[in-house]
Amino acid sequence: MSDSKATVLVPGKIHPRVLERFEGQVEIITAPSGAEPALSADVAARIKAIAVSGGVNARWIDALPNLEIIANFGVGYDGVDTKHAASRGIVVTNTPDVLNDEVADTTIALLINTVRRLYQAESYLREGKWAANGPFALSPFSLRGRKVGLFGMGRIGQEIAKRLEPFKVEIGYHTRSKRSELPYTYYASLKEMAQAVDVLICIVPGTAETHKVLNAEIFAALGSNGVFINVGRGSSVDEDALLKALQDGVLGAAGLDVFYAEPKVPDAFLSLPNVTLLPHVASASVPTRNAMADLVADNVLGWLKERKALTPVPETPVKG
Ligand code: A2R
Repeated sequence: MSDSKATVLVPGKIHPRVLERFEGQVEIITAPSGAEPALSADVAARIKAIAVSGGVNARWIDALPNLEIIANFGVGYDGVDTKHAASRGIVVTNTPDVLNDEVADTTIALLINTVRRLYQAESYLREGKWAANGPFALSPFSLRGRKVGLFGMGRIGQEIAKRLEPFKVEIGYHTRSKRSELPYTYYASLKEMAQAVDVLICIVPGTAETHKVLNAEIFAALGSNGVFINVGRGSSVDEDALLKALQDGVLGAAGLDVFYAEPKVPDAFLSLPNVTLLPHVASASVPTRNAMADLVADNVLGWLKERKALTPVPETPVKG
């Protein structure tokens, strides 16, 4: 960095630790998020970096002629127009690895809650129904004897699989390329896997290729004893088809941490007894979010000081 501090734009809200880490190191410009930035040309020209939790579209990128890096808070960076950033030579970074364990832990909890209805059981107790009405109804489903298929077997998927092993379930996965080093059954297609398993866990990124691929056909293949868990992205799911499958008993149950148009959750989900719904909290613990915030700050500061980005996404590799 030269004597004058480099300018970093923070559109919308971000974890406060990111701003604390920037304090005294860079000039911070905050701006409301929106379709396009409302910045003077002078301010826009000063901005070299964006730190963001949410999205950065092509209009924001084009409004900033000297932008060099976009540091995304989160491992999923589907909100950032990486293609456009790459065409302008702008580096995009995300926050991989530091959240693998937290997301994997949450996934197991969500799966067990979905199958064994623990939230509903606790509500029953809290509402005084145990003493008044007797024992809580037996859960229709169990994890015993199940076959679990992971759609996605990357950094997080592998942590989920490792945690599933002691549960004595069979484990398989579908990805575009087979990971021969892994001891799990590979399925060449999502449909083939959905037919073979009775739990399907989605942990793929939200991309054009994964958009709404979890559809009526897949839910029907999973079947009435089937359980669908989503900790990847809501965009991978045809929510109308999922709702219908759950309502009609075509699919047994679902545990969802992510939704198509967050934070909006279709009302119809709320009245279903066979779903567990979480407000996108898979990585949302204080320690893990702090680690993610540090990685955002380290990417930005490292780049501005030494042209070092710790975790560039594959679409915008950094040479050297
Ligand atoms: O397809 P592969 O061999 O590249 O495997 C990746 C898989 N994947 C897909 N599988 C099937 N069809 C696709 N179109 C497809 N696209 C990607 O998803 C790989 O096994 C996995 C992604 O792994 P990582 O890049 O290591 O991501 P990580 O850190 O596990 O996070 C996954 C996602 C994030 O993007 C957020 O949306 C969410 O979890 O938090």
